[in-house]
Amino acid sequence: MINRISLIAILLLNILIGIFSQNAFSATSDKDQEKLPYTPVVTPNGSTLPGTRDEDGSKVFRLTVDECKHEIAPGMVINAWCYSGQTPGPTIEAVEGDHVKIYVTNKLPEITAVHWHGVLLPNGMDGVSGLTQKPIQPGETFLYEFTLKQHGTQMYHSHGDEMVQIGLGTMGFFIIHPKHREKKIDRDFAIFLNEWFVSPATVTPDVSVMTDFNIFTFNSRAFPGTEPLVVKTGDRVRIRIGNVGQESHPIHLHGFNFKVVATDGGDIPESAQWPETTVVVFPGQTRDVEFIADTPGDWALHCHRRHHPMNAMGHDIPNMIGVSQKGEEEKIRELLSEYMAMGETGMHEMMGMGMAGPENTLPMMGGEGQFGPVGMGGMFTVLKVRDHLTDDKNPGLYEHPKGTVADKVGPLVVDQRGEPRMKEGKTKEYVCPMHPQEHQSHPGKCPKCGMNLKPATETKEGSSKEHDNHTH
Ligand SMILES: [Cu+2]
Repeated sequence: MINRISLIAILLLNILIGIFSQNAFSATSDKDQEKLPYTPVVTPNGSTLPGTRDEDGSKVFRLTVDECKHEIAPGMVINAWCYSGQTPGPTIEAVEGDHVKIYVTNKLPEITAVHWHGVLLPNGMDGVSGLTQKPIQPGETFLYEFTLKQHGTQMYHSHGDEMVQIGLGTMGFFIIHPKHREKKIDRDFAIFLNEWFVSPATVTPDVSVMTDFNIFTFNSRAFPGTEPLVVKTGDRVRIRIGNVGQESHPIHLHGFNFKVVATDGGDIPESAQWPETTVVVFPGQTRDVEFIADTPGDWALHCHRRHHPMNAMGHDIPNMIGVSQKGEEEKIRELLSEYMAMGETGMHEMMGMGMAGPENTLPMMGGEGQFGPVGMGGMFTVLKVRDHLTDDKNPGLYEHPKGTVADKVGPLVVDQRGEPRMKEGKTKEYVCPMHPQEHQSHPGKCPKCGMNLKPATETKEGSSKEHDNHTH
């Protein structure tokens, strides 16, 4: 009797496991996402490559390598070389243990090969033209096939005429999820770094340039063309950063500290992780960082090399900072009627001028924020953390609780040491602890909930525990 019951139980269990695993592995569309055994990766400004299942259970992907038009940001379109019509190529996602088959069709005017960067596989599938395989001739389709025996953030890129093909955009993410993850990731992003040289008024990046680049991109887009990263307050966020370019990029996040939890070589044990606010990603590397997004706001995420969150800039300009051009300006204008003296007090004044530059190039600094020009370009984007989100679309500008934005103060008095300071009593604001938008200059009750209003500094201190992990 017991044997019969346990037999039936085993049978039922097998059926259940069968159904469950079939669902988990057949999910390829957005509708099926909740059945995926992982949180799908979001590639801002990019996409994920849809896959299908073969009868033998393999996951099948199809990539083309082609010439395409690519918009770096509104106002600038380049001739790029792409995977399946986009740069970076669509993100490939699979699970450790999957057997993958990837068909690659070469639509370029020259040979190519695709290298699966950091993926552990048989030598003949490594995709090095000439060394491990014949080159893929224009018009030919090759099949790459291997079983994934690791997890992590890997990449794929051209390994035939690399200088030209990667220089024009042929790169993408190959993300392998673990079968089981201990700490669930709520929002998972992937950002590919790249730098380009596009001579002003031209459309094809100059791949012979080795060091002095003029366009710096996140997922082949320059700010203000970069899509924000949208997360909910309290989310565990992972950002995967990949680089197969020429330069290293120190990527800096405002408002949080994070831990580098993985490299292209695999997970970093927790005991070996340390807190950072900037992670350097060298060519050929990937870095995964993780943090809890516990403070709402619009937080900058950018490369910290000063010229990299910046667009096309001529370097052969005279240094005018601190040089008065009074009197000279008029004289020069007699010769050059449109001459304008600029740069004496810094370069900020150039931001809002909308100067007509050469065609098909971007202003050096751009982007409008709610307080004026952001003065950034290139490798710059915004992490938008919000308490309430209805979807993952851009939620717009952050509404700061009253009294939490740095602002001009006055009137000021001079204290005994001769230092200017706020006049006593002028700064007091009374705020509702539940509704920070309800505030007044005298004590009272909140019109929304009836609670006693508290002095603004007191409510700020009350919520300071949320700020423990942050940099300021
Ligand atoms: Cu950089």
